[in-house]
Amino acid sequence: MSKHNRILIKGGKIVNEDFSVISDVYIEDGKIIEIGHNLQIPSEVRVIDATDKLVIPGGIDTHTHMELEFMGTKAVDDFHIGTKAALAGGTTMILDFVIPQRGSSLLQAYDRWRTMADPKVCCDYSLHVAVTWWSDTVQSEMATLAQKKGVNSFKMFMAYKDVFMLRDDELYAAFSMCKEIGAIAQVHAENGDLIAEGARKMLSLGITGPEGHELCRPEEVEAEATQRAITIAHAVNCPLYVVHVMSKSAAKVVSNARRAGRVVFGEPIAAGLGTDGTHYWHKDWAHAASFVMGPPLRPDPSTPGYLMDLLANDDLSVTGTDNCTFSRCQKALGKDDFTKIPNGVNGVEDRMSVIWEKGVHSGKMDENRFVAVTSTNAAKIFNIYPQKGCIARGSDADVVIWDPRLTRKISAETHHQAVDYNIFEGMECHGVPVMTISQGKVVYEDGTLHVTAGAGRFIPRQPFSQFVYKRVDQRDQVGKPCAVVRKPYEGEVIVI
Ligand code: URQ
Ligand code: ZN
Ligand code: ZN
Repeated sequence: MSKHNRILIKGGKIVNEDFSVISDVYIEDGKIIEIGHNLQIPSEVRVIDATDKLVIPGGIDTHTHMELEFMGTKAVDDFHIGTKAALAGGTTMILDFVIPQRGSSLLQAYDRWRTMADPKVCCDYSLHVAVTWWSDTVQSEMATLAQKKGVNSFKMFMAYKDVFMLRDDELYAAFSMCKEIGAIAQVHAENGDLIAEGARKMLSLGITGPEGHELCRPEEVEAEATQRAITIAHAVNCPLYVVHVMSKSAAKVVSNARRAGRVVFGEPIAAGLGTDGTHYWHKDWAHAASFVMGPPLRPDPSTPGYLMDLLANDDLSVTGTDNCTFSRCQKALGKDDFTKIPNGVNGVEDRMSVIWEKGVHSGKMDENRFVAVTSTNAAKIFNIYPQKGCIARGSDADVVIWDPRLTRKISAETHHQAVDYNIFEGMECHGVPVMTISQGKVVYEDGTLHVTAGAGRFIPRQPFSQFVYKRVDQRDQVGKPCAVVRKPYEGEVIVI
């Protein structure tokens, strides 16, 4: 590799969200320097032949939980293995979550996550912060995180009663603070009270298996909370981002709200786009339990296609994975009670191929929309565009050489993740990364990783993303309600 990591990608078709063009890309010192033909380049350049291949912006996974401590155990994909797997799948940036315990400092939790991730990440990353309780201190720490720590997104849970769940008045306050500091409010939209009641009901009926996990929180429990979050956000005029949209009902709620002019973005995840909740009824307990996450995958087998149609159509906007992996022996904590099965599934390595297979190869979306939903829209929403999310002069050299005709068979036997199963086991996918370039270095080629732990950087994100806030600001200007001017009432008033 030349000392300035000089790379010339020749003959490929550059695919951005808004156009495709056959052109060369010159990379030096981690940045895209030039795009065009017959480029004048210095000596000592590594030339990569991308003829008949696509040159796409590295994927951005908006939603991961590497090494999360949850439900009494710890997710097995950590920031090292998880980011290695991401790079092997064509994802060059992850956005993970700081999740403070109720009552604890958000700032201290942020510092703990930075300490955990910085030495391990093999690709660039950033952090959302969860608001798991409410107080004046939480409010002021949100401001500090937005103004000084590069956090412009906060996740509020409407589920996980007594653990992370906020009440509606707390959601109102948290959304108001997000609006004030120019952050986007993210929600885990399920009605936590109904889940608690539903779980009690299923267990009392002797339903202790993974099927009880879905039965206790059917999709209207997700749709109801999705609508409620949208209503509260609109009352505050705060932009809203619904994470892991898992059902047709919730997706319809997001779609209708967007058509009604609400500033809301829906995030389906690889799991919901690539598989479904029929697996909860599988006779093999471990197989069924491996699909347990919240909100659940839905037993309606038309769900993945429906979510992909809305994603193709911009009713849904962006994709993540919610990668939060627990191996079989960890899932077995819930062998006698589904409420004890640690929630979470894999996805970080397979998201790009699953969406290409089910989205592009199926004819639902074109290559440009694929780039939009796997990279560009995430960069725009979280305010790191055009540094990330496009192949353009001056952008970070996070680039993937993508072969749309190549296929690969997904399996836990061959994946790079730590978890010992794969919810996409056996799926044949068109669309394979043949090379991944991260910060201008070739970190994956011909099936081999060349990564360095700690090479990834924390990417700070500034508040007030214009992609998200321009309509919100406009409404603040023009939409203020005002009182009617009228003469005071002078008639009789009853005495009580
Ligand atoms: O709810 C989340 O997003 C975290 C706790 C991961 N687990 C899950 O099942 N989604
Ligand atoms: Zn969640
Ligand atoms: Zn999550």
